[in-house]
Amino acid sequence: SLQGIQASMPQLGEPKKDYDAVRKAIENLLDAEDYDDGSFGPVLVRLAWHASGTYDAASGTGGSNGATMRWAPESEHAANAGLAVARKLLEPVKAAYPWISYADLWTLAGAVAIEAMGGPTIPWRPGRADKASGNDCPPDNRLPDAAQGAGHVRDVFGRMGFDDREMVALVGAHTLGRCHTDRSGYSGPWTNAPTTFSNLYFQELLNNKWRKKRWDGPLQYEDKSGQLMMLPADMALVWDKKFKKYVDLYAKDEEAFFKDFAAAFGKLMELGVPFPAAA
Ligand code: HIF
Repeated sequence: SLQGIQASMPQLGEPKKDYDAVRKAIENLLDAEDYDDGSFGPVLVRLAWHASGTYDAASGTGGSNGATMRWAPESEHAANAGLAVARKLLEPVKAAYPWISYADLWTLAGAVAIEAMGGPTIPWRPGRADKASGNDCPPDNRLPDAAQGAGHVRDVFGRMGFDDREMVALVGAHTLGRCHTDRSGYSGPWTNAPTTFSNLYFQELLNNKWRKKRWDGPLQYEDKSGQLMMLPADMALVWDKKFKKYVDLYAKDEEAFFKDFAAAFGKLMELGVPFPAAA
């Protein structure tokens, strides 16, 4: 239709906003011979989440809009240790496509990484603007503390507006990546396939045997092999009856996990973003 043709034409003088080209550029960055398990995917997912997870529904502050993690104090918050790797990785994409905001780029990178690692299609749309200074950084300690349990997980994700089912679905993202002693103090991956998005995290949580790791580091759990780990906040999902119900569901039904995860992660990345009201 004429409308369709007009919509696909760039405005005079404005660059065409080719988000598929940005997606491709991000995909091309994912493989990493000498980094972790061979992919920057997991740390990009963590960047998208930490940019978004500062949201406070009551005050409307925090969230992915603004990309305030570019500045101190937010860039220095302990929870964000290691995320400079992800932010730096995306700089060449920002330079090649300067019309995309950092806030849109970081969240899009999270979605692209999940999809490229075999996960579901994450609903994503542009519309985030970058704030001009670090004056708008959210306060520290909005992100969850891995040493705590179910009550804390409910407080933090409840503050963002999630229910129990969405919380459990979200935490399934810990199927990806690993903990680094020089970032969080914790050590190791949750699964043996940390660069593949699947429901394996829930299967490990339920079916593996977890015991306290004996070491100088913070309390974490390990399996018999000593290779896999769980944080106290992960164990909370099986120790809390209302959470466990969904762990059982997602361990059995990967399709249900993918569907719920995609919706919840998409929602997470849109918290506090002032999209124009639908006409
Ligand atoms: Fe994580 N998370 N997260 N997380 N996280 C870590 C790593 C990753 C929590 C703590 C940690 C979510 C929720 C919670 C990812 C994605 C998500 C680490 C290790 C800690 C300590 C950091 C390091 O040392 O490098 C806690 C307490 C959460 C609430 C329960 C989200 C749902 C699971 C929202 C989410 O999407 C990813 C991916 C990583 C791996 C990063 C990497 O560099 O490999």
